[in-house]
Amino acid sequence: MTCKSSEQITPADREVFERDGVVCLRGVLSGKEVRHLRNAVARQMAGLRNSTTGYDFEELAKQVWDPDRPIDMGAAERFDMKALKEVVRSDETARPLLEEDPSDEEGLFFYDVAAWKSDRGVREVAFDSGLPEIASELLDARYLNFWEDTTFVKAPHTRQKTAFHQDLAYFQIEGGQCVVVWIPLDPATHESGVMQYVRGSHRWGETYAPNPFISQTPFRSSAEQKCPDIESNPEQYDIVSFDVQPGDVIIHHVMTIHGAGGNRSDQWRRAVSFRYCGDEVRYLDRKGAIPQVGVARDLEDGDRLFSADYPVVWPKPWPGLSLADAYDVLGPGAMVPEGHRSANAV
Ligand SMILES: O=C(O)CCC(=O)C(=O)O
Repeated sequence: MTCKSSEQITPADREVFERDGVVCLRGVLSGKEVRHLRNAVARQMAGLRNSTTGYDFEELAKQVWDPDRPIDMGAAERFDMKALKEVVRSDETARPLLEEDPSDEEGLFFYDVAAWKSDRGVREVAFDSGLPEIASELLDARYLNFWEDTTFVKAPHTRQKTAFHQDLAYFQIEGGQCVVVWIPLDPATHESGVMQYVRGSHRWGETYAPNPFISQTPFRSSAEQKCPDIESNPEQYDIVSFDVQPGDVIIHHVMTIHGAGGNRSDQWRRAVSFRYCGDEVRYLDRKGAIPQVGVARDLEDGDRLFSADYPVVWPKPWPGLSLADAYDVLGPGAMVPEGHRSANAV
């Protein structure tokens, strides 16, 4: 048994998270849970061509940086990529963020979101694994909403880095009581592009505009400032990374700046990240946040996240019962416990 529950989160883990804004926990997910996520990622990748939410950022970067190549994102519509190309190309400081790699293999930087809405296995891990309890412990949260899952896959010899960024302004939320759980589905090292975190940056007191991962240039619609150029001056920052195995998780605070290299190895680097929000978080239709897909948008600024879009996953409303089962039987509405539904603006 390698699973970890919050009883096994030590005071030292909590101290590290509070001090550094990131903590790596070993052996948290079971082999079955990792398999659920791998299966979901395989399904997302198989559907890339016709997906409205899936992207190959490696290919997109080529289209953005080459003035003669048109933007062609197939069916994907989450980001306005044509506008993105204009923004990036009008930024004199913008430059491709590519890893040196002697191989001439074609890379792939696959991105997709919200598998939990269609995939029972993802719901099982997001709702019923040890993660909600661990997240609530780290955040000292009275209850916890699941915000969304995102998939990030880098094929062997993908040169595209993930630009350093801070997550808060990507989301329609206000408040820092939120964590992002990065879940490797393959062994991941510096060479294969494991995440890198700027230690202590969650305490800088700054909010930075979201960028499109392939460039440091922020989206034009954002009100926040641009994230510092960590890539040019890594030695000026206290950057930490962890070699991880499937089952391990790296949890960072929503304000912690992070990024990743390309994948210079011969191995795949598949990962999924889950976002959990605590009771202090409020809904904010933030200018420049990345539009969520398939959400009811039934919340107003200042509301608690009580909506079928953001299931309450901790504490368990029916201890001993699987929330993924409840979702299947009772539907998304059941994920907001009785008594919470009318309590939004409290
Ligand atoms: O895996 C990556 O390259 C990026 C992940 C990330 O930025 C996140 O999970 O917030």
